[in-house]
Amino acid sequence: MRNEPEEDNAMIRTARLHREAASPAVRAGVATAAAALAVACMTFAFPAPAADKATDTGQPVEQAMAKMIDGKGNEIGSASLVETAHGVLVSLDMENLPAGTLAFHIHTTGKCDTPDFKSAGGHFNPEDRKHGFLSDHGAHAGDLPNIHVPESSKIQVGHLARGVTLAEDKDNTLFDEDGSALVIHAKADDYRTDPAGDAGDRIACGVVTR
Ligand SMILES: [Cu+2]
Repeated sequence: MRNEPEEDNAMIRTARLHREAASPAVRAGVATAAAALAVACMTFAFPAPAADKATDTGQPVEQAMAKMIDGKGNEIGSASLVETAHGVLVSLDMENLPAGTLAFHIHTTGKCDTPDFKSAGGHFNPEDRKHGFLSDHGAHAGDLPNIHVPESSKIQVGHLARGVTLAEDKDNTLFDEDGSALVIHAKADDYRTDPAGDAGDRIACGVVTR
């Protein structure tokens, strides 16, 4: 989060203003600043709404989605994908997952055959790199940070997949000939073991579609 120092400063400023607040006008300003800060923080804590169909300059936004199923074929969530200038924003909304830290990747084939989802192939890796953010030769374009599922079994989380695109004319497009899939594993990704982070079985899968 590049903005952290600025946010910290804003929080300190807000705290100071709270102490110094004397007039109702200053208090209103503080409330507005606090609300703006809360919104800024929420952007990181929750998935961005996928409903916006245009950028702030009116350009249409490329979008995709994935219906997530478990090993029995039951739908247990969904993901929305939004093209940005910095990669694809993947917003995941899941239930009925085991609590714990679980690996979450983009796999190279858009095929989710139950029960083991091996049909999804390895990680999406158009640049032929090794697996893992902590590998000297990593990472796969499809590598994503782990998700942390609470006891409720439900999770909403947004990740920015920097190395991929939804634009079909690019080498790193998720809409290549055989498509691609989002996969959640039974264990955490250790971010270094090739080829899949020692993440165990595949427990949920969703084909990326328009
Ligand atoms: Cu995986």
